[in-house]
Amino acid sequence: MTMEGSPRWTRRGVLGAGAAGLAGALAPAARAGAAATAGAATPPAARPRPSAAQLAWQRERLAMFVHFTVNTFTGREWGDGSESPRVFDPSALDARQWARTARECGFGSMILTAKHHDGFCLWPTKTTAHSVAGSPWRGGKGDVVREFADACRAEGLGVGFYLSPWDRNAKVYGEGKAYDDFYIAQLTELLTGYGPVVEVWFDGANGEGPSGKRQRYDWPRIHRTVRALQPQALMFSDAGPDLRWIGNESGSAGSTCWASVDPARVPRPGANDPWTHEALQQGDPYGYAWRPGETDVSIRPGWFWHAEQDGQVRSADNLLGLYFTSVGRNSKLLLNVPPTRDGRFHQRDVESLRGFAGLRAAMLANDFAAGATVRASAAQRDAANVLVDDPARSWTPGADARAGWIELELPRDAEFDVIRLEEAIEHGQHIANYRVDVDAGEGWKPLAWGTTIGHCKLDRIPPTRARKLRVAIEFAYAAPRLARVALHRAPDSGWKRPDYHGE
Ligand code: FUL
Repeated sequence: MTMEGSPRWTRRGVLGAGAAGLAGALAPAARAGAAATAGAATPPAARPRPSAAQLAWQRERLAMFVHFTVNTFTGREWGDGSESPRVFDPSALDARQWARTARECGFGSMILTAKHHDGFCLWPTKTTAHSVAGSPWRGGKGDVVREFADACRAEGLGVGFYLSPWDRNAKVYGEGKAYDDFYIAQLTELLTGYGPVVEVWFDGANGEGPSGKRQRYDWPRIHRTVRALQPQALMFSDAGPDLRWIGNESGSAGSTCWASVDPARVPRPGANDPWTHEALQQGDPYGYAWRPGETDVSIRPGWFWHAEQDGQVRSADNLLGLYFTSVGRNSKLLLNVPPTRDGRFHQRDVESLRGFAGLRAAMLANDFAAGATVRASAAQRDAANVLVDDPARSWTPGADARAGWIELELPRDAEFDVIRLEEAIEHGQHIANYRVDVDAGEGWKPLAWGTTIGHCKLDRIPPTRARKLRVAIEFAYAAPRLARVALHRAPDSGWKRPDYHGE
């Protein structure tokens, strides 16, 4: 593979000066909120809550990214736009194999790179000749986007598209409205021709086009287009508006991770201020916009398939580590699996994915808290709700409470090394810190502590044998509401540091 002098092709490499664009581009609701809170001395009274689509998005936990384009055939990570469409010729493209693998391994949706930075379109677009229509694949009559969308639907998966704003092939790139028109036309084809879409992914990487110019995107117009054509689709970028980038491509959400943000801290994709990283990783407890973080990472060193990386596919154990640092930190994992030149997932990737699903199933199969007797600091009648997997059932110590505790007496002594806590986020995310104590027969002793919980918090702790356990919410910004307390044993690979990502 040609790595062109960079150890890893990440968006931060080309951001800086070039990432013009989203200033003033917040969604109308966000703009109104910004005006209302600018200079305000007190935080807004109403804390944000997820929309139904955002809630469903987060509950899905796992989505699969599919990076596929001319790069798969040239060995590059970033094509420069000069590639001939004739290089694109997968010999046995099978989108059903991608979707089947995703579904069997517990993923709920897939996002395809309909166009990457090189500008090559995986569908026969009317906007440019730089597409599958100019390739030898299926005699120039093929449509990868169609096969992808059909396969997702056949397997019951949500359909998502990545359409790179940066286009290194389009002649009009960098020409202002002319490129916006071109980009909106492409977006319109994707959002009108292939059925319902759950997510549209706007990449923050933005360099120069063929003319040497950089584009200043008309983000408000782009956002309006998506809202008009697919109102339920969630839009992802560094700056949302619906979902935010988590700030790195290595698979780690912040150990403190709020779903709420203050949009002013990351006003446009590619913003690179001193506070940007922290704002993306951690969110903001006072933020008025609900914009949960998505953790995108690849199963291989590159985003695209390269033969020489076949031996560097993340192991199942490594993927479980990613699960802890993304899903287990109130984020969603968007795991990239790149098809090979055959147009299929490589057997090694499939094996790791199956192993990953097996490890998760083994971990979740036993909940040692099941059947516990539960006591609570208040609202005792609801306390046992934390033992059931029903997001509609939860426990709160009361509307005015900002702290509280819940105590579990297990049916028998148990050894566990994973504590799973879930906040009932449909009511918002409020818990700012918690502590877990255990009593193994010698009185209460501290075992673990943490800051945010959110949709799901997974704490890895040294194997601990105990019968009594107490979760104390020490501070919440509004009534804390716990949906779940569960205790598991990680599969027999031994205890790992909380940030373990494999060797
Ligand atoms: C980055 C891009 O530059 C990479 O190629 C990849 O698509 C990744 C998901 O986003 O910004």
